[in-house]
Amino acid sequence: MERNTCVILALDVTDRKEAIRIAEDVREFVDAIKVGYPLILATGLRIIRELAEFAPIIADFKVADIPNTNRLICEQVFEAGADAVIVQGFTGRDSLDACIEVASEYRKDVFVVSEMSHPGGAEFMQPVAEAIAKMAAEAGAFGLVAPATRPERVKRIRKLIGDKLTIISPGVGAQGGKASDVIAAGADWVIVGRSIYKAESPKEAACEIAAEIEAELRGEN
Ligand code: O7M
Repeated sequence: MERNTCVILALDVTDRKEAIRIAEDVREFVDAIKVGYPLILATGLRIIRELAEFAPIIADFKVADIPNTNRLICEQVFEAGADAVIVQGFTGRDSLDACIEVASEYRKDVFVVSEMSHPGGAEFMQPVAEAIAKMAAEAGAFGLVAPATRPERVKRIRKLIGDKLTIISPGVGAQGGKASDVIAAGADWVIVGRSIYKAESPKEAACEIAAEIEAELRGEN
């Protein structure tokens, strides 16, 4: 995945035409589009290929099963045209290895959730987040998902993993996180949903977030 704007759109709409319209509108300001259960359950798996015309697609299934089931899920995801899959780390190393093996067969990427962005994410996941991050680095994942709502946690995780993994960070805007803060903390990309797809102009909203990040990276903030 190429890093240009450092913005990933979380396209959590449930209407096919709306999804395509928004993807087309924002394409120059996003590096990837994350699709998950809401859109795929509403429209079917083939939406992945339709949206792949506009940007690389990250399939957010938060895969969390035994190795064999994980393998079967990842095969379906990559056959459908996704460039990356998001998996949970708490199921353990063998489950993660199964996803990474399939991804490498398809030459695709795996992102591992280490800690979630909502308040409940601090309850059970935060205490094990650093162990999950270390495991993901050892297993050869491409990246981690870490919370934009807690930039200090992103900073801590970045320190722990160094440059071994990329970090994608949800929780900007609607959940209270600020794009420039989480990029300054060490994230490579922010994941933004409602602040873009619910905006009057998704294109302008995405452009503004990309500009804020660019200013941060140039040291202007
Ligand atoms: O910007 P939002 O809040 O409208 O959307 C955020 C998106 O990121 C939405 O698709 C969530 O499901 C997802 N997300 C989180 O908000 N928090 C997390 O901790 C993890 C994810 C995620 O993408 O997990 C892979």
